[in-house]
Amino acid sequence: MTSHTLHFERRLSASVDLCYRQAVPVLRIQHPACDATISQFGAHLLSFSPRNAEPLIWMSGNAVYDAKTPLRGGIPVCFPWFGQTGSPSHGFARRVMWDIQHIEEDAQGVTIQLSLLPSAKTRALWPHDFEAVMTFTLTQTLDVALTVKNTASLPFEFGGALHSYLSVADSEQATVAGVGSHYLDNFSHGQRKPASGTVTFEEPVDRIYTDSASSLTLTDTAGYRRIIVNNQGETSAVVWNPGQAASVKMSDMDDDGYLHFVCIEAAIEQPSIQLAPGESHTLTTCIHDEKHGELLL
Ligand code: TA6
Repeated sequence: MTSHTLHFERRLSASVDLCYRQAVPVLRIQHPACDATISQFGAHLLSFSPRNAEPLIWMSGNAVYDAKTPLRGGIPVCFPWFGQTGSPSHGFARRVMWDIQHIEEDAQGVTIQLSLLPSAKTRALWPHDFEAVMTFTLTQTLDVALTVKNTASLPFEFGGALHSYLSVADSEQATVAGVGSHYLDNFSHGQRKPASGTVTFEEPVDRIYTDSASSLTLTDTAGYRRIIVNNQGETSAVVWNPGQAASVKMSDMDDDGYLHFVCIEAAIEQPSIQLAPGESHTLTTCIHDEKHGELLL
């Protein structure tokens, strides 16, 4: 089990402190509406809890905070590609440090922007000029947006994902609805298969749903709650749970980790978004538990 102690560095605003967890700078948000933590390494949200409610996001107790290894759990940012469509897996965005661009807050919540510009490291992996901005809007609900701008003089194509690990009491009793009529099965070399309406997790699941609804519902039966995920700017929804055997094999995942999360990802599974010079594209995921969503409406 990794030490999770947050060492206070300095205050950035009324509700936001800069802290360190081992080698990783972490923004700690403590606001009347919610508590959250965001790593500057990877612009990676690590935790989010609406006030007086259960956490919505799961983080591995064995995540590695060496500011080199991608963090297991939370919301990894996959960019400029998804999965094995490039190397390293899921791109470089989750393996580099992002800069704090902007912090503002009011009675409803806190908005934090982190930015990433090209470096020798990114150009060696992907020879393009871009500006990537992650915007976290933290209220009783969680809104996360990746905006990519082409700052080069030639067009480029990219892919990626907001790879959310949603917290559940027991994944084997959980279901996901809204996934659409078919999926590409990562356990069968991407073979296209018909979907049966809701996803269940008695077996490991690694699927790309290419005609999913933009609103998906995770029913956490053992936790007596439903988590609503609204995606925009995506080309698919990826649903993943590794199951026990893979969970045990992953050194940065607790052996029973697979029981406590379901990934529902806003994804661009192929590098298919083409941006002309000056153009931008935004990928967004908005997450709330049904109770809190109703409170706000
Ligand atoms: O999003 C699902 C997936 O692509 C799975 O195939 C699995 O590899 C998972 O992501 C985790 O990937 P990672 O590179 O973080 O181990």
